[in-house]
Amino acid sequence: MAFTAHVDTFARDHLPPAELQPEYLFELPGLQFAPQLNAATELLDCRVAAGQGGRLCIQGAGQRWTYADLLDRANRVAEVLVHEMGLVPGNRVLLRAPNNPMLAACWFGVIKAGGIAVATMPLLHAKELKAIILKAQVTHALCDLSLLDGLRAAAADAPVLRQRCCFNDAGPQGLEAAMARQTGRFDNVATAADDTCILAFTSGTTGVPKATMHFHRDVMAICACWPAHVLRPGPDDVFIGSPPMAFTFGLGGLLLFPMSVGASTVLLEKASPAQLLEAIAQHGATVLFTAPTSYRAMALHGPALRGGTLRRCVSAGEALPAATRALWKEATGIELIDGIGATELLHIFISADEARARPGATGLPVPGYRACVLGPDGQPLPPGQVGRLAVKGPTGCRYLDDERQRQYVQGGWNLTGDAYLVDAEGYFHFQSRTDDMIVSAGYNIASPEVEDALLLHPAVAECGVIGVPDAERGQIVKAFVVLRAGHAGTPELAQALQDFVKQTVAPYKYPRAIAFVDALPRTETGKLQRFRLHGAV
Ligand code: 3UK
Repeated sequence: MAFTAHVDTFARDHLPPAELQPEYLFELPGLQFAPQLNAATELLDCRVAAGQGGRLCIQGAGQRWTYADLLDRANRVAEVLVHEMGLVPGNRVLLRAPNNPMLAACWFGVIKAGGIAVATMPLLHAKELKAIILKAQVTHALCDLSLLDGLRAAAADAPVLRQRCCFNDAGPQGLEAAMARQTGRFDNVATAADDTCILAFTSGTTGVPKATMHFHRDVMAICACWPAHVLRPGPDDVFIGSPPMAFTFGLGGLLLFPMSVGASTVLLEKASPAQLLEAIAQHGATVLFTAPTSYRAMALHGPALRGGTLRRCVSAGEALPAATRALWKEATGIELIDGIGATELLHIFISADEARARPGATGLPVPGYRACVLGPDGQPLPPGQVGRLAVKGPTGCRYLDDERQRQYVQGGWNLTGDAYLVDAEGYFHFQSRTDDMIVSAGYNIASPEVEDALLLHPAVAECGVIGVPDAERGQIVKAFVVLRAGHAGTPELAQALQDFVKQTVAPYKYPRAIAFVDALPRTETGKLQRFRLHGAV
């Protein structure tokens, strides 16, 4: 029996069997992990022990914490969990809050105590929370008081959730009152490098939610790969951004990566494009993480950012249109860093820094990862041909107790569900999700390519493209377009947009149908939900 610190072995008992897990690569020097590893010790305790406790760590919600402050709070949370809430290592702890400093303290408290953090999107309703609680057999919950209602309703129906406590709560029952009763000292549980410490639920799609399992070593591995080789932040950087910490893009970009280099982070409870712009100026932020649509919206006010503090801007979550990259560059002078990541792989595995960025390409495999494009026979395709993206590296897909493991992992590779091609220089070019490929009159048409063409038109704010059934052609291309202020959705404009697309891409790809809409359906992680456009207008 392998070494584990988990007393509650639920996670270990529900790992996919070894033969269904991907192959792992640990070639980089930064990926040599000892059998015993606790990610909180590495990211937090070690920094304070090294004499850097006085450095600024987290700002947000009117608070300003040093590393020593965060360590004190996290220790107190761990003490409350263990001494007052009966947590044993391996228990799952649901976290529910907008991005704020106490959420970070709770995350570290759970990891220190050998618990498993199950962070949830703030917008989820009781029904979705209940599905998560049952799937992950969540025993404890730490919840921001402002979001208690949904959790209370979910918990009423899920007796497995035994203990809950609210933070950002001034009352006598609140977490802060319990923390005040503790010592501020905690000996972190000596977890195994391959003890699970996060269950991250995948976003957006239909069906029963999938929980991906990540180990202490996975948390450290993502810090050693993409940030170390592509982002290359320094200790004086100030990170900021929009993705919730329940989305692993946000957890890495706004908490783990800044802390892995002793930098600081700004956690915003609300991060619309306008709020982000204001907060960047207010905090002198230098590194920004957000989604392509948010860059597009912010670019309108970009000149205000020129000559400001920002020096690195990261885009992920969905494909970055070349038009958006150009718009941001024009407005701010900054070349975006695109990166494709996935909940299953925890963070970004193909990307390019500013110097290597190519419009229309996601980038090159991140050091530590290998990627290729597979044909229908499972063999790598030559350059220029479209196939299924396959990736392996130090992290990889482990679904908790889920048959879909066999779809995502095949022959040791993680298959992300994306159609890609590699060019002659080894750059990876996103085409579409494999299930978003439109087949019209025998032609394969990737929705994002038509969207990119439309986005170049000055009247278009946002758009989404799908294939709709057509008697003659099988499917036709249909575009849903949100217009910029000052433009009207007339038949003349529809005609103009169609002509415009025909001028930039092969004419057979133009949208034969166009609908003007007020907004597009998106997940909380900012992804366009093309499947929800079917049956719309
Ligand atoms: C799509 C992209 C093209 C792609 C994520 C950074 O998005 C993240 O994780 P999810 O599990 O979704 C994964 C899927 O999203 N995608 C993401 N980034 C890009 N497509 N270009 C991109 N740059 O379909 C992928 O399979 O929600 C992103 C870090 C951590 C993450 N979890």
